[in-house]
Amino acid sequence: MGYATEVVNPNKLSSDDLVIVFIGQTGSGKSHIIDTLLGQTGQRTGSSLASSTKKLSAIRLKKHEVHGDRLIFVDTPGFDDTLKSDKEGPAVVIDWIRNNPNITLAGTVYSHKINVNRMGATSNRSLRRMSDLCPDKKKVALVTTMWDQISRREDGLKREESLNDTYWKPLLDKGATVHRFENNSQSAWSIINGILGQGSQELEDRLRDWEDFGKDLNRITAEGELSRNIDAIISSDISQFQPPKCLKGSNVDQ
Ligand SMILES: Nc1nc2c(ncn2[C@@H]2O[C@H](COP(=O)(O)OP(=O)(O)O)[C@@H](O)[C@H]2O)c(=O)[nH]1
Ligand SMILES: [Mg+2]
Repeated sequence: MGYATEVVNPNKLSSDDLVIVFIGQTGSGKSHIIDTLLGQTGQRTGSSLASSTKKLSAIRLKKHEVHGDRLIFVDTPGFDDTLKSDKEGPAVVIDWIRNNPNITLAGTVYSHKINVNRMGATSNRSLRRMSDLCPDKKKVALVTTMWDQISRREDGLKREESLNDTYWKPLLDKGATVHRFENNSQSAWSIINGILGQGSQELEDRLRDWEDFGKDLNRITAEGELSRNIDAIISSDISQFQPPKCLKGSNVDQ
């Protein structure tokens, strides 16, 4: 079981690709969630110390039932409080996004260990910086891992509640969602389907683009008509005067 995959160059993605970026502290389960999604257990997991985790790696899924060959998972270097600055982990991702403005960021998955009773300041700052890159917060999934590693589930639930009320609140208020990764493929895919299914980002973006285009067009038209009207006034040929169509409440007809 699983998907055929292909390692691709993260700097050569197409705008048709649906890119999901995995971020979070080192050891929080980014690579493991990707392995679980792909049915490739142990492939990437636990390689936190390998130099390869200092770079981004992009994996294309082949023949996905809904998205064909368009889904890309991007594994990223972790960020944590042992880093001298928050530049190392997040900076790699931020630079990549800046250098690839054409990519369609279909979602961000932020993983966090529920069996650890802390949320480091650096990690929290990094989460905020990274999620700023995903303007549609509905596409940010805040995922807790290691539920099978805590002895009392209530402790996890309490921690989850406190994250929701504090560090994660600003993101949740803007539509980010919280998920529990239960260490199986079904749970991992429900996270991905959750963020992909939140309406089509592309469609929303395109509609927004059209709306902006319409507004620009209105503005340009209004300016065009205004300048023509001004020309008419200057040349004293007031018969040419036409009120701009998009100006509401104009009383020039009176
Ligand atoms: N039991 C269990 N192990 C997990 C879970 N998530 C991650 N791990 C393990 O935690 C270790 C670190 O995970 P990894 O994906 O390498 O972390 P990364 O640095 O964020 O990529 C690996 O040994 C994973 O197998 C989980 O939900 N349950
Ligand atoms: Mg990793």
